[in-house]
Amino acid sequence: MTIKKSRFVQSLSAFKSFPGQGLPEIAMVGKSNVGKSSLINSMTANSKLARTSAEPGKTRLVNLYLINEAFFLVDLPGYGFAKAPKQEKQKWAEMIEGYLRGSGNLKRVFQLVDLRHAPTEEDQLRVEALRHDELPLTVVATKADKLSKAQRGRCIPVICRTLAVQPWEVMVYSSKDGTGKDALLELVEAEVAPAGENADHT
Ligand SMILES: Nc1nc2c(ncn2[C@@H]2O[C@H](COP(=O)(O)OP(=O)(O)OP(=O)(O)O)[C@@H](O)[C@H]2O)c(=O)[nH]1
Ligand SMILES: [Mg+2]
Repeated sequence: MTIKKSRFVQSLSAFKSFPGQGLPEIAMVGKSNVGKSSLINSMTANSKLARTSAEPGKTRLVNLYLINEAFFLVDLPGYGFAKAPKQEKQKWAEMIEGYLRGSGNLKRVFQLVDLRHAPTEEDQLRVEALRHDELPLTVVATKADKLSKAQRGRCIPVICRTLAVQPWEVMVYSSKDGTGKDALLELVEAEVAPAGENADHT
């Protein structure tokens, strides 16, 4: 799929009624600084769309981006940012949980982890919660550009084991060099196509 149009629509601080017009949504979940906002910019080839930072704790609201006037990419605050004030962390956790549980149009969650590091206990809990809520999930292992091909191969089993996911549920990605972008866009296309469009017509 080609993303031709992308624009910021709204920030939500608490989940009440989602103004999504019934369009499909795909959300980014993961630790602070793992690269959620960068992933949105990379997928849309719009480097100014979502605000990113080398410092963790940049995204503090639920941010909705309308893509091709057809679906939303949803950027969420991160978790696991040890230095953030406790109250703030609590607020972010409520926002993440409230959004994931409250959105009726969520087609898939991209659970981001840093390819270089074993997932944390919080990552494990997140994945368990997504499974429990029966939300389709894909693990996106980010910052692949920081590792060689051989190193990448060694990291995937660690991620699979720690998160109890299968290798085909994990996609390797780099927002820097575009690794994995085509594959992820294909996945997005399959999720957001209007009902029937992917049907086998033979
Ligand atoms: N090398 C490399 N750096 C990346 C990649 N993705 C993100 N980064 C860098 O990682 C840092 C954090 O990126 P963000 O996209 O702001 O991370 P986030 O998950 O949105 O963080 P919060 O909003 O704080 O939760 C920035 O300095 C990015 O440039 C990647 O694929 N490769
Ligand atoms: Mg962010």
